[in-house]
Amino acid sequence: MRLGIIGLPNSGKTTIFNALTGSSYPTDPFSSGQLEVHTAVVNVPDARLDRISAIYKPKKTTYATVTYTDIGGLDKGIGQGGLSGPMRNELQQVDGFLHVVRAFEDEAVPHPQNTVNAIRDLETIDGEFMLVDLITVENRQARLEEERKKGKAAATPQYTAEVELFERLHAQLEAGLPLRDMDLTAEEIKSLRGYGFMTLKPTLVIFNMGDSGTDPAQNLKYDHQQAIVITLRGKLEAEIAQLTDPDDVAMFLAEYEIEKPSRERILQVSYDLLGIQSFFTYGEDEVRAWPVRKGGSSLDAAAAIHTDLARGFIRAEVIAYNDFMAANGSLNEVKAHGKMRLEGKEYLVQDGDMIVIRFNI
Ligand SMILES: Nc1nc2c(ncn2[C@@H]2O[C@H](COP(=O)(O)OP(=O)(O)OP(=O)(O)O)[C@@H](O)[C@H]2O)c(=O)[nH]1
Ligand SMILES: [Mg+2]
Repeated sequence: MRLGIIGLPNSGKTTIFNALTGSSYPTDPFSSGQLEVHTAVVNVPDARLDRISAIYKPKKTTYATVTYTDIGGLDKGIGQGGLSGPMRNELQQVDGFLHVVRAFEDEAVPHPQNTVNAIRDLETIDGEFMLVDLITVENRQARLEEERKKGKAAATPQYTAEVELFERLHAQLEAGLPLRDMDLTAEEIKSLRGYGFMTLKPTLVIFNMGDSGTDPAQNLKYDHQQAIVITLRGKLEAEIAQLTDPDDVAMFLAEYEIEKPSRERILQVSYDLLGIQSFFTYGEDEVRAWPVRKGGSSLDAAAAIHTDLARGFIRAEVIAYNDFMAANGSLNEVKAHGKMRLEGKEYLVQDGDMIVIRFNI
C-alpha cells in the first residue's frame, strides 16, 4: 500500500511524514513550492503477528509494509495551470492520499494565503483536484466525439456505455463533488483505472493542529465516501517519533494526552479507509503478515503471496487466529477441535486468518 502526503505549501507535510516514518528530513518555514518527494517504507505493527512469531520462533518475521511519499509542490491554481508530468506521475502512483491541512497558528511560518483557515484550505485542494479530473474527463469526451465524427467508433454498446459513463463523471465534477462519491460499479472503476483520477482515491484529511486553538473537525461536515477526517499535532508527533526510549514516549504521550502515537493511529485508519485486512502465513522459516482487501478471496490471498500459488491453487487450509491462540498454538489441538478448515477458491478471507495454500503447478 502506497500513501501520498499532499497539501498546500507549509501545511506540515514533511513534519507529518517525519512523524509517520521516524525520518528527520528538514522542515523549514519557507516553502520552495517545488516538486520535492521523500519516500519511506514502514512496518505495520501487529500484535497478533508478534504472538504467532513467539510460538514458531521462525528465522524471519515479516510485517506488512506501507510506503509513504511526501509530495511537496501542490498549490492553489494547479487545476487551471495543469499538473506537471512528474507531479501527475507521483500522484497517480499512490493508492490513497493523506491530505495535510494547516490548522496551527504560528507567525514564524508564512501561509500562502496569509491567514490560517483550515476549511478554506481543505476546499482549495479538493477543488483543484476536481478541476484536474474535470479536464481529464473533458479531454476523453473530446476524443470520443472525434472518433464518432470520423466514423471510427460505430455505435457499439461499449462506445455508448463509455459516453454515458463520462457524462455522469462530468456531471458529478460540475456539481463540485468528488468521483469517489459516485456509486460506480467494480467494472466501471476498473475501466477508469488508466486515467488516474485524483478524486477517485480514498482520502484521509489530517488537520495539523498546534498546541492550542479549536479543532476544525468539530465544525466540519465532510460527508464523503472513502474519506476520513482526523486531527493531530504534527510538530509534537514528529518530536515523539524521534524518541528512542519507550519510557520517554509513554511519558510524552501521557503528558499531552495522546492515546496512541499517530504513527500507529494513521496506519490503522488507512487500512480501514482502503478496506484492507491482514492474513498470516506461518512456519519455521517465516511468519508473515499480508494485506488483502476486505471481501478478497483465498485466491486473492494466494495471488498476494505468489502468482504461482494462484495459478496452481488447490485449496486453502485456514485457521482463525483466535482459534489458534485458544489452542495455545498447537496445530494438533486446532485439528482435534475441527478448527482447521479446508476452503476453496471462493472462500472470503477474514481478518486474522492463518492460511496455508496447497497448490500444484
Ligand atoms: N507551530 C507549529 N509549526 C509547525 C507545525 N507543523 C509544522 N510546523 C512548521 O511549519 C513549517 C513548515 O513545515 P513543513 O513540514 O516543512 O511543511 P511542508 O508542508 O512540508 O512544506 P513544503 O514542503 O515546503 O510545502 C516548519 O517550520 C514546521 O516546523 C505545527 O504543528 N505547529
Ligand atoms: Mg515539505
